[in-house]
Amino acid sequence: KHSRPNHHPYKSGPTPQPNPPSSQGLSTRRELYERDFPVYKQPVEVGCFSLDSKRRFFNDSRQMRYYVEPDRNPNFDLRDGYKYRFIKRDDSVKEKLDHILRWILANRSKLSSRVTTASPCALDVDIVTWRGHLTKLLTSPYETREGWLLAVTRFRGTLYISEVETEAARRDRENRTERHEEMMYWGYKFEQYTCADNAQSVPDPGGVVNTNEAFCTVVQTRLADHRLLFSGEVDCRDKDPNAPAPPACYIELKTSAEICTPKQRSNFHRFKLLKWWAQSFLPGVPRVVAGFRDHEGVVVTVDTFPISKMSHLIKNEHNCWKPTVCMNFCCDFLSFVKRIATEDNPSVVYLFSWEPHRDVTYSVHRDSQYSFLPHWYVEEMTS
Ligand code: 0WD
Ligand code: CA
Repeated sequence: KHSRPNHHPYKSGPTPQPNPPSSQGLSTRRELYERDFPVYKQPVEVGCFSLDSKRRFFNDSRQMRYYVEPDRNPNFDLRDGYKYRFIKRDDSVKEKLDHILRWILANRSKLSSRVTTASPCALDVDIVTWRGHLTKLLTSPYETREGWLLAVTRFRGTLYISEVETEAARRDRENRTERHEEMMYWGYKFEQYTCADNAQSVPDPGGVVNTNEAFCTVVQTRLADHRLLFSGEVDCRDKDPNAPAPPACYIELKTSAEICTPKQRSNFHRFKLLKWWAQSFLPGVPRVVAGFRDHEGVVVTVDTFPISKMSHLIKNEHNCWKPTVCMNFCCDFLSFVKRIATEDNPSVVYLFSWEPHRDVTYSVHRDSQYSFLPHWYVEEMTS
């Protein structure tokens, strides 16, 4: 029955059979996705880029940071510097896929097949998107609160997938409490306590936290017959020069409420570890370093979670999440998208929409507010 334990990542399983789509949409019911783990090739970093304090794009690793292991009980005060040493990115500005598209234009030679008369400069990938959008797909079979909207455009044979903010998400963003705003800062402050700007230096907790700055990896991989190119923000890397090559040297940093009761532990395993696993498994980031903080925002314990051990940690939980369900749903969704989004046209958007306890549905939009491929990209790719 168990042809392959699902904790062996990045290996090929037997050819999976996708679920037959229902007449209208695609189901997210877990039972439908409990089959062998699909082929998910070891993700390969094909490039990276950086966004500076003004959100300007650079085709290099200038924003890379280096992990400095903290004390196991560090008592970091995450409230320090809020709000006077904090510059917050304007999250009402929707950048869509723009940074990834800039990276593609700057690195076309790494991606394009040889120019032929049949297909001049087509990218050798099926899907271009953000890692965060794929994370949402992976966790959908277990998500009971937040739905999503994903805009899809087929252009020169490649499917571009870009998120559209839902009405509910916009309301939540516009109505965040002061407490919530401050707690969003805590995660970035933890990064400042644990990351240095180069392999020789130490963190500077007295500096300014600026959330415009980012270092992003661009990885290529394959999920069953879907060739993927996606980018994800990386917090830091192992500073040992002998550490393995990216993405294996990367480290994801998280903060989470301190766990005091069995109920809290169970919720942490069932909900938080799922999101942590999905986010880091996709680009092949091997570990998460978590700072557990109390209600006053003081980090009381730091713990490392290897991604490959997360699915064992949860096995004692009743009715818990399964990596194979996440990956098979994502795979079937991408097949569904390929079947639906057939018109190759940069101004056509297929809008896929999902709410918990519903099927995935879609609508088609021409020259609408949803079009997201910029003219500069379409023109340069066409010439
Ligand atoms: O405009 C949009 N609709 C989006 C833009 C949605 C999602 C992401 N982005 C862009 C931004 O340019 C950002 O630099 O994505 C980049 C990060 O992409 P990702 O890695 O695919 O996103 P995700 O995996 O959801 O988040 C990774 C980290 C987060 O860390 P935690 O530990 O909280 O998961 O990126 C940050 C955050 O630190 N982050 C964002 N940064 C800028 N804009 C955003 C965002 N919208 N979402 C998460
Ligand atoms: Ca993080």
